[in-house]
Amino acid sequence: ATLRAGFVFLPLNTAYQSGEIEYFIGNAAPAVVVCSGKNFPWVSPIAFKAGTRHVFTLNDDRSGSLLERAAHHSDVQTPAVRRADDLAAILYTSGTTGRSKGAMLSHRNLLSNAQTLLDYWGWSSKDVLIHALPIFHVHGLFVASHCALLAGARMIWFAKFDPTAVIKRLPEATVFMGVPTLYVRLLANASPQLTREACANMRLFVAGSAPLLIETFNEFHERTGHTILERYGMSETCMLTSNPYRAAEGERRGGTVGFPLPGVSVRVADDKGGTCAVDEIGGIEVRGPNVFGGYWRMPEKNKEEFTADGWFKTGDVGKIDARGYVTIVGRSKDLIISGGYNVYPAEIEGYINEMPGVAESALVGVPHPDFGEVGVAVVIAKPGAQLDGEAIITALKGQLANFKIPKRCFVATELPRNTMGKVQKNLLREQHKGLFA
Ligand code: MLC
Ligand code: AMP
Repeated sequence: ATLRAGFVFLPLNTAYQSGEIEYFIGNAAPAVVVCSGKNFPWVSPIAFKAGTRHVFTLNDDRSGSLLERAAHHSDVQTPAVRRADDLAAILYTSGTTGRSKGAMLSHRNLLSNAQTLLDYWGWSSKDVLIHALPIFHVHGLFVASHCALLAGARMIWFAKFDPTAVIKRLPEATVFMGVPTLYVRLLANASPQLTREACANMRLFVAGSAPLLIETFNEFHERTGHTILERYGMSETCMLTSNPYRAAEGERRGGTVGFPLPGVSVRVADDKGGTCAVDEIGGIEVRGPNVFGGYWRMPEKNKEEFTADGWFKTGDVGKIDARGYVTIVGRSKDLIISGGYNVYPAEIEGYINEMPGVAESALVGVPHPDFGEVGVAVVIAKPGAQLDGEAIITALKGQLANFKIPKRCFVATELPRNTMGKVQKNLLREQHKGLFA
């Protein structure tokens, strides 16, 4: 509705706490804020202080001031005319240093990607999508919702992912999309019902937003007869690559994210500004009608994250094989992806370092059977100070969205450093890698 009215919309994770919301509203300076009625008492003062003119409420049961006000207006609207390059949405993605950056997505970015996926994944109005992802990120919003809306398909809507409930509705559906954690939970929690028969009507299972373990890919195939299609994308770029949907275009290879989508260019750059040879590992750079125009009110970041010849540096590290399959092998950005949500260590370390008695801290990602990866904090006390890891975790709750809270916090005497004085996070990851095994 916002896009049809010609406005710009900015979705936010409902887990964010007041400090986080204050930053987003202050930075984006929206004219209108919509929140649930239960959050109005704390969200509205933040918004009014930042100069927002209207704060409306909207609840799951469709009650609230937004629809009450809308009821006084005509329900026939002519969509506003917008140009392809006009701003359509701002998606905040956390920064590797400092605060989150708002990626500015145009109508061209959204439409070109949705049309490409519609065709590449064979959508039609006969499809029925099981939608069980949050709608404040690219995956649930632009990939799942846009494809279904543009195809005129039906959606079975879940406000929260529940594996048993999803499996029950599979026989009525044709498409499902999930982050890897959703597949892990489908396989683990609701075992006996997840059968070939339950999936007989399904034509496509898509995974993305985080690495899908080959074990999950294989086990899902054994249990359901379906080969998960893994794809790769970012808030700044919507979808970039996809394993093939049609067998004629190739097989779906577990552990890879497939081919660049039609119209999208992907290259792997070495650290001297050249392009890597086949199978050589380097930084993934991308270009295309899907790639955002820059960060909201942060022109200096645009310079850092685009190359001189206009390619966007994803911060992901990977390679392309002779057949053109792209594989992501790691990240150059200091980022943890936990259950499909991005956690930027710099942000969490900043909060821990502000606590009394803390000299410094480091947050690292370690393997986790459910979330793929989770954050573990290592904290150093100031001389004479006594710290308690549990107390630090408790203090972080309420300041940060729940998925950003480290699952464990250790107090140590020093952080490992290299000769340049840089913290060697790889050693900390190695030390703690078995914590949740
Ligand atoms: C919840 N918790 C998490 C977590 N989600 N911890 C770490 N990582 C996560 N992702 C913790 C909470 O803090 C809480 O802890 C406990 O789990 C229960 O919270 P919950 O809200 O009830 O969890 P649940 O509903 O089970 O959520 C898990 C989940 C959710 C996997 C369903 O995280 C999810 O929907 N993830 C998908 C994210 C997504 O859509 N990403 C796409 C980004 S777009 P405690 O201690 O308080 O009890 C993108 C681009 C692209 O990346 O390519 O798609
Ligand atoms: P976000 O900033 O939330 O849009 O997250 C984008 C990041 O998620 C990418 O830069 C990748 O690091 C990661 N990502 C997305 N899809 C995949 C995938 N299929 N495999 C591995 N990483 C992925």
